[in-house]
Amino acid sequence: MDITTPPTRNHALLDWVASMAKLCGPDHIHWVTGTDAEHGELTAEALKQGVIKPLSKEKRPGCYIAYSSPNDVARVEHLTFICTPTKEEAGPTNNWMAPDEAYKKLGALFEGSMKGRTMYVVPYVMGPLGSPFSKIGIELTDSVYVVLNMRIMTRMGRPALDMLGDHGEFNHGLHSMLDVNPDRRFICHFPQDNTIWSVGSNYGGNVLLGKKCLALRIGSYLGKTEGWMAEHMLILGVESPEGQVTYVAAAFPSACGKTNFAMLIPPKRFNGWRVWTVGDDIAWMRVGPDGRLWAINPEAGYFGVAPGTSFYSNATAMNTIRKDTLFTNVALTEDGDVWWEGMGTPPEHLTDWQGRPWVKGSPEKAAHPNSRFTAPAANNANLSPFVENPSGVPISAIIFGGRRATTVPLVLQSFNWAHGVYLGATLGSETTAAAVGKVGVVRRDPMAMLPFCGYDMGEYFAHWLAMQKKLVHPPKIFMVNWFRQDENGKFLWPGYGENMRVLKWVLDRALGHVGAQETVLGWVPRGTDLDLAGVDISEEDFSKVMRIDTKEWLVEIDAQQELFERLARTMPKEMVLQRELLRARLERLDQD
Ligand code: GTP
Ligand code: SPV
Ligand code: MN
Repeated sequence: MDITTPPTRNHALLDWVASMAKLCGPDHIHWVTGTDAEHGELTAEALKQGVIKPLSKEKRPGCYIAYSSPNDVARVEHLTFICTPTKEEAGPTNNWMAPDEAYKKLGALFEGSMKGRTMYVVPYVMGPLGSPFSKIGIELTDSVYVVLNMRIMTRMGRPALDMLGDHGEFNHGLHSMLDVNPDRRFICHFPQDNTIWSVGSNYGGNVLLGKKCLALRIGSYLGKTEGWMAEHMLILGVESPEGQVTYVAAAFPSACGKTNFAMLIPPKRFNGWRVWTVGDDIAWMRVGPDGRLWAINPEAGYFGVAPGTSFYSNATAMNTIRKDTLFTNVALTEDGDVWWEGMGTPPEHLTDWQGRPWVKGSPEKAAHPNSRFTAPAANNANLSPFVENPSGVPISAIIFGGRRATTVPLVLQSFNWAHGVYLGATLGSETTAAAVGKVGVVRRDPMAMLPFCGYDMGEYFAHWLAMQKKLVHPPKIFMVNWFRQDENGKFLWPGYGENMRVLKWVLDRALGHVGAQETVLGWVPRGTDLDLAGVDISEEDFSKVMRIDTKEWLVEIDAQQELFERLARTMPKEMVLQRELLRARLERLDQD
């Protein structure tokens, strides 16, 4: 076995790497340092293996394109497991495997899996370097594609080992692609051991272990134990023309608009306003000494959905991905550029994401619906100057939002914290291409965390409720829906930049600048509170997008039954009562 010099004397780390290497049997062990020179070598290696292809140096400098196996294009929730000592700890919404069984089953798959291959030792930090809230992980992987992605998504290499020192705690991640076979694919989390084992995939959320596996599944477990919160939330700052910046965190399920909202460019009407991106997918939040909720973004890059990204919808992202970006499963133009559905007029000829020729007008999609870009946050022209702040940014409002064609109005504010927790807990959303399975089915996705909570979801709601005790200045909680449709299936609300209108009302409410009207569901904007000057929406459509229909909501309340039954053992009584109160209010209205 050929080994690069381990740049550490941390014995726990050296011993663990040695024992995993013994299990997997790689030909080489490469300790990743994160230098530019090393990046050049890794890129050359990936090119040699045919894992990535270069894009046009003029159009996309430093950019590459990668294609995954067509059977490996999204997260696999049915193959994702929480391996706690008891099934109860994982809760009814997670797949569970006993830790012994999981180690044995995956251990057999890992055995000799890296023969003829290189095991990369990838040290990384989630969160600003040196922040007491950051977490260190080591991912052992046989995929050079994973290393190239981890370099963009995390603070990778030497600085992570320096922060770890000789004794520090770290997450133990082990990944092997095997033969990328869905029959031998498992993503297993061992919260008690701070360990993640992933086999048989090479797709983002399954294999970039710092992201969903550590920052959310293990993170939520640590958050519960240590008294903080790990959430599937973007973080943004809104700067007023007077220079006051207010921070907002928002949880929307996968492929439901976090990246777009985090990079919002205000419309002309909001001259002088500016939105700063802190994060686009994950927030770690704790109560500060001032009794406010403070959030950091543990990531260093964006693993964003490509389709739908255009200069119209998200110019910030389009400029961010101009250079040093890795594209996965998008279409390729004849002149070495990328293309996907929703970017604009397609060229006459493309190579589709499976390497096949594609002609304009073809009914097949040229890019996979869950094709992605991996881009450094540093490329973002609207990156918040406070992303590296060790204690994060103070959050004034939390927004929950799903993808709902019917029922849910454009915006409303909860009556209070517990009611806001209820709104988040019962969030419904149509499934998307971000996970394998049927697309467009409404399912409950509490706080957008259904696939990412590392323990019992009822206990998770209890943790949310308990946070209130520590919060002297709790953020105000809101619900939004950008995706309501008319009878013909057309989106009623123009969305994207125009979401600034809604965001402005959220700020006005959070800062106590404006009144509101009470409804059975929560507080909504009064007549002119929401600034609609210059928006392309008729009065009739606006009333449709804001409509709260009693009959639809009685159906919605019934649709929550399944979640409440499933979580009956641990569902906090307050959640049950919130639901009954809403039902009573709706029934009273229905009788009038
Ligand atoms: P993950 O990375 O999977 O967590 O997704 P995300 O929540 O960051 O979603 P993203 O912002 O990438 O948006 C997903 C899809 O929704 C894209 O195709 C967007 O174009 C589309 N989208 C985002 N915002 C809006 C909006 O306001 N209105 C409409 N109609 N579509 C939107
Ligand atoms: C999501 O699915 O919510 C994502 C992409 O952000 S993945 O990294 O695959 O989880
Ligand atoms: Mn996500």
